[in-house]
Amino acid sequence: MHRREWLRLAAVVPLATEASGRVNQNTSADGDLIVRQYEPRNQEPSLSALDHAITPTESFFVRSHFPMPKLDATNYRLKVEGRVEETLEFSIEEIKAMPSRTITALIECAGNGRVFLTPRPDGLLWGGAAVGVAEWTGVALSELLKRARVAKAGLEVVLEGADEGATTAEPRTPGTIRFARSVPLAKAHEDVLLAYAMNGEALSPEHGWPLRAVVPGWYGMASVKWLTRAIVVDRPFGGFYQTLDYSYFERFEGQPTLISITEIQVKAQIIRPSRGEYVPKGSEYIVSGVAWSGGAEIERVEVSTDGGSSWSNAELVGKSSPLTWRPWRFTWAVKESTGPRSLMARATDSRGRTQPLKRDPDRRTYMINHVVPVEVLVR
Ligand SMILES: Nc1nc2c(c(=O)[nH]1)N[C@H]1C(S)=C(S)[C@@H](COP(=O)(O)O)O[C@H]1N2
Ligand SMILES: [Mo]
Repeated sequence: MHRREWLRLAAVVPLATEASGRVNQNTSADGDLIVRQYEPRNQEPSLSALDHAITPTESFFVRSHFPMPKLDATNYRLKVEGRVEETLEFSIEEIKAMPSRTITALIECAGNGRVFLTPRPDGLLWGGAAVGVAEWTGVALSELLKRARVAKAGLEVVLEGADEGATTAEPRTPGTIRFARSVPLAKAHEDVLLAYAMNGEALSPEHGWPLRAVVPGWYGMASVKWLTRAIVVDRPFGGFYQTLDYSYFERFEGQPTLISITEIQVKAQIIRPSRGEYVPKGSEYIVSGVAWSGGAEIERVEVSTDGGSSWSNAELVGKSSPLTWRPWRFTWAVKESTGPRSLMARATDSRGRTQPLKRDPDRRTYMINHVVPVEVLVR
């Protein structure tokens, strides 16, 4: 990068406090939401919002394919139907009267980090903050399935939202459709939550009021908002957002085969320093961030301050959980000569999966977890 470009960047990034030696006062407020699309509403916070055990609701990213549906508490019903012995309908009051559970779970959009793909892909260009952790309160989907009694032929549960619309760009929806995704019955019984509260308050309209699914460990598209139908089906669901959208290629016998996106891939996100930040030469700089993996714990985070030539272990902080992120930090003794430096972080999970250094094009524009450097300027 040329010096002039660095100067231009410097005008928009906060200066490090060189005297304290501690560096990095990240000045952007958590509530600053970057609007990626105004209508339907799609927004993400700045990366500094990821620096909490629980993401404040007002800085939790929003991903919506269609305009927000108009629902009202009195007429709202969740219908459980399809391959069940008894079709059931629940009002929100009936759902709230059932045994409740609260879980802390992370949701990441499958397109998070898309802005780092080259060439520039179609789709919303998320930075790195289309991810958040919240406390979700609701009823287990298994509780409702138990009451409706799943028929023997049941295979998956299709979760349908009340929001609807049609896409105008390819791939086009077959006219107006509702947002829907499925989960296999085993997953539905295991840990899918139907949440009516987020961080101790009623769900906000943009996060799916009055009821949404939370599918722990899976990318966000499975956590259907404004949930109005749970349909037990006897064959793999082939819906638009299950096949044409939110799918990637896996190789079978040399054949690229489309597979529905499910599990969140292991990933470390650097929060500090931010891109383009000044790092004082001679300081002890705390590089920090969070790391997560769908349904697995974070075993190790490594940091490179020399563009990937050498790697050192970062310190994992806080508690470990397979459903949320793990904070980490690394003390960088900045002995390098002045000039641009490339920082990298990569995580390994308890299943032994490590973030790749290269992007796999078979993943289309989803599951973006290859290592993306953060360039800073030592001076
Ligand atoms: N009904 C409905 N549910 C939905 C969506 C949607 O557009 N409609 N978007 C999905 C996607 S792609 C993601 S990443 C998450 C985002 O949840 P959030 O907006 O609460 O962050 O919601 C999912 N659930
Ligand atoms: Mo998403």
